[in-house]
Amino acid sequence: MEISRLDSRLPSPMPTTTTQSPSTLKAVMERARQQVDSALDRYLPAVEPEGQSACPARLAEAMRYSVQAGGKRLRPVLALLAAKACGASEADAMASACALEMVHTYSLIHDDLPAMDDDDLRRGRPTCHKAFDEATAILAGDALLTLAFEIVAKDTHPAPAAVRCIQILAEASGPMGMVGGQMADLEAEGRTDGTVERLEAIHRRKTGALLMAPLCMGAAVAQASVEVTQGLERYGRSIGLAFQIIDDLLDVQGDEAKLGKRAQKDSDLGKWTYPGLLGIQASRDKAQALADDAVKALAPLGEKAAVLRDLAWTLLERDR
Ligand code: GRG
Repeated sequence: MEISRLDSRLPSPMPTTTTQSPSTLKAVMERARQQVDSALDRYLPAVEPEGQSACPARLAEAMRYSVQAGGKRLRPVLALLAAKACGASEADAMASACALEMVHTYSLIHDDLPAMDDDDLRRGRPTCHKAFDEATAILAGDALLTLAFEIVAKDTHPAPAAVRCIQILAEASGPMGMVGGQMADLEAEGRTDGTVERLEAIHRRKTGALLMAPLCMGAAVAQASVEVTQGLERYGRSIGLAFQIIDDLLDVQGDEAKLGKRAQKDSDLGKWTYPGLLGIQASRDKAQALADDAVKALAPLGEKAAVLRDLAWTLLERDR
């Protein structure tokens, strides 16, 4: 993840008392990202001439096109870090990690469709429906969503951990989670009765739920204690909302080339946002307070959570 200041005009966002050098954190994240990319490559259907594969080549191509477009891999990396902090191996959590990225990518493909945000650019390239066509984009999203559950069921051991991970992923991505949040977000568009509480309720479901899920899945894979699981859940809830606040700020102030997507989109669509409702500095302060809360929640893990702690602070400074 590229680390740089969000906007040099703003005051320094926080006292960065990370225990590891930024280069160490960057190296840990980069290594995890590469492991996830290799595993995703193995899990995604191959693009083979018609007739030789059970998956039609065009569908496999569209799935790969969107997944392998260079996202930050934040959700899978969080799952691996959480599992590791709880004493499990990265291998144990890899199916969950890849499933989270598949569900996330499906949500981006569908979010970009003309019926939703109607976007031309995602992860720095034409959106799936622009590069292929609408029907293929819908099916690529559907296929990623279902493949996600298949790989968690198949490759998570022991069975109780697999069942728990499936439940967490379903709750986070379904009607009470991301899909419900997306519906509420669409319904709020253009309405003038926005409040911070209503916005938070949308963001906690639309973006926050799928950012909390990796922490819970990492803990489930490791069969962690209730205390540790609850700490990771609170960490995930806090960084999930902080992440969305920064996303809102980037939409106002970010660099379109770095973001790899259209900026100023939220105001064009009449969406409620934190900077719109709270102002820029108060939004940054809120994100900072949430990151601090996330770090406090890691107490039961002690030094085993050092990377997660540093990551929480680093998320405040992301520029893409
Ligand atoms: C269509 C069911 C359905 C849901 C869509 C998450 C979502 C719901 C839409 C995405 C809209 C959006 C841009 C939300 C802001 C936060 C967010 C999810 C940003 C994208 O996530 P990153 O920054 O993306 O982790 P990369 O490309 O790095 O993976």
